[in-house]
Amino acid sequence: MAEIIGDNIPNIPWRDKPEGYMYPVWRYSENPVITRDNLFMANSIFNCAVVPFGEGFKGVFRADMRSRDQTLVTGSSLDGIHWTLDKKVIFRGYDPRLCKIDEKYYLSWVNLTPHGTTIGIAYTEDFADWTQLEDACYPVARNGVLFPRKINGEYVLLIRPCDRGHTPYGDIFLSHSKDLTYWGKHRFVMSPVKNWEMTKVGAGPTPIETSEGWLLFYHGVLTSCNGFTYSMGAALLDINEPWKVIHRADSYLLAPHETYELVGDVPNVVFPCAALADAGTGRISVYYGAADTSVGLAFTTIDDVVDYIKENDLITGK
Ligand code: BMA
Repeated sequence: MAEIIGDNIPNIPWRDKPEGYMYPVWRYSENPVITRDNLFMANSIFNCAVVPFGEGFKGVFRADMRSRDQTLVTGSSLDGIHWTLDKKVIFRGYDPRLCKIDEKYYLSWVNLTPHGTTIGIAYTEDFADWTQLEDACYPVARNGVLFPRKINGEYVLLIRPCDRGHTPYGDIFLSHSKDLTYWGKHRFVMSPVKNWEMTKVGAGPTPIETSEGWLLFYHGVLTSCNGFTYSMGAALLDINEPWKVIHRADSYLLAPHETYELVGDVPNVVFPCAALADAGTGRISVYYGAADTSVGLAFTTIDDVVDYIKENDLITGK
């Protein structure tokens, strides 16, 4: 039995696995949980970051507006399913990730610069006031994801170098920092290997600490005659040397199959950016952008994911 190492979050949004369902990740039947209707003047609300906060949850959402400005706004929810978004723009850019380290909530996102995208980092204690730190690297990079605690005394950031366009390549790397300002000790983590992710991979939600290693959900991109298809995969990384991939599923866990994932501003996209994990029950809820238009919610457990990874393991060849 695998275990989640972390807080108990008994009010995690949850639905039991449908009777007879064979796969490790199942969708919330009332998806999408957030649409453009959650915010006046929004064109689309999709990739988002979520953390437990107080009695409920806080989030940061990618809201592309009717002007097509790419903005980040905050939101609150008591149950993790019904959200109230605040129209105030906290940062410009996209693909937010959130994690709590000590008493602060850290946001990393794709920050926009005149020279291309880079990784912005900011923190808050109350989701009202934010302190922005230095960007974590020079352009061009996306998918900057912090680990939720220091490892061997240092902050660790997953990062995906790319180009200024719709990058046709992409490996995951990581960097270390003692102060969240100066980053170094860069390490390679993983490349695309299998067909479903043949073009590029990028880290998804904040990694989840488990008895089996860091559970990393990530997106993998396939190029078909019709363009990119984004799906969700999973790997387990070494706890102390997280650039070492110890197990990795050779097949996706969630791919665009439902209409709201297949049809939208960018068709065929499942883009996970947030996960809530309850150590008490082993339950995991994953929030993902659907077709760059709305937010979907999916469920799994630590045992479902770890069993699937190990039964379809790219690393051990099982
Ligand atoms: C990536 C980012 C994501 C988006 C995905 C699919 O490059 O722009 O925000 O969800 O492409 O369009």
